[in-house]
Amino acid sequence: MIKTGQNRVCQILGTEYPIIQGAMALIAESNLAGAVSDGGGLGIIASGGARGNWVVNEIKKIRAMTENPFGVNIMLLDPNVEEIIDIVCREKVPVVTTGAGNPGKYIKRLKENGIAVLPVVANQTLAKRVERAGADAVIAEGCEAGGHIGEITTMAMIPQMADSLSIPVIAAGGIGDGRGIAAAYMLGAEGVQVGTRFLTSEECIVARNYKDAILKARDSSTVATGRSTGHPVRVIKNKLARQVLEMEKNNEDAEKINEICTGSLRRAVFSGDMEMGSVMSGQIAGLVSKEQPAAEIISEMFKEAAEIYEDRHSIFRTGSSVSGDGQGTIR
Ligand code: TUI
Repeated sequence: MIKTGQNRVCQILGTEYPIIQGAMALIAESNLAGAVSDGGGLGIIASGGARGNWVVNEIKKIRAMTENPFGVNIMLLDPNVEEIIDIVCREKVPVVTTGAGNPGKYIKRLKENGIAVLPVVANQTLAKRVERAGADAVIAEGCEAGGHIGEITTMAMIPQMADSLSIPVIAAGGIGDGRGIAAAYMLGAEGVQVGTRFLTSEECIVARNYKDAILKARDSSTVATGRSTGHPVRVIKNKLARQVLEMEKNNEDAEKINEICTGSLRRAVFSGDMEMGSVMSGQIAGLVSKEQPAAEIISEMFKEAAEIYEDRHSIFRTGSSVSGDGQGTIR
């Protein structure tokens, strides 16, 4: 089992397990983040789309729930980024993750306040830049992930990042069980970030319909909308997603597309509107089949990863350690 002391990511985060909960805007608040931190992972409060007061309050709430470390995610497309940076520095939150942009100009100040900084990146160019600027690790997010995404898959990105960086690479996008963790490690990752699987955790406050949409999803249930406007977002296919794709095909104005998307995440998360809401989800939703406590998700995933490794680590060796049954099956 991977434990603090043996793993650079656990050392940076101060956690028992090298797992970060994905920063799902409007969804990742203290209830979920507190449960993840309590379960030995790093819970994240997502500040995307939120007001400063709300973020301060959520930080207070998580501190009352657990003594374990937690993080705040800063969505760099947000208009109030500067205010959130002030808040996390004042509150001395242990960890900051960033998304949807280059956090370079904020890293020095965050580090001076004793905060570990882990930018989410979607390509090597930005990863190298944030490493030079002093980031502690990168969260390399493949386009299998839900929400705002880049272009490269997790499978192709992780080994290339691991080769070109000295700081640890944490894999994100498409990881939903122990097999995903084991695979990420084989590619060179030293930790994982998981979002979609936590959507159906008992502590996640998302609307019942949203959880059911994840539980019902298949491998082909998501689609990336918004490629034409330069902000691709992976969501569950529904009426809104089909309308947006149609508008993009017809080269309609970005303004018109934005109009039908305004407030759509809120509609999905709080009203459970599965037709005209933006139901952000990763491609791994098809694998998510049960609702369970966040702490159980973490321990189950790492137990599975360890078992798979034990079971299969000799599979590629030829010679005496591998025996065939004469029918092409390797045992
Ligand atoms: O940020 C995310 N995922 C998100 S943010 C979000 S809120 C939202 N709502 C509506 C529309 C758009 C966003 C929902 N999901 N993930 C981290 C992430 N960052 N994925 C990809 C990137 C990324 C992409 C390009 C980071 C940097 C980047 O380029 C910056 C540069 O300068 O190269």
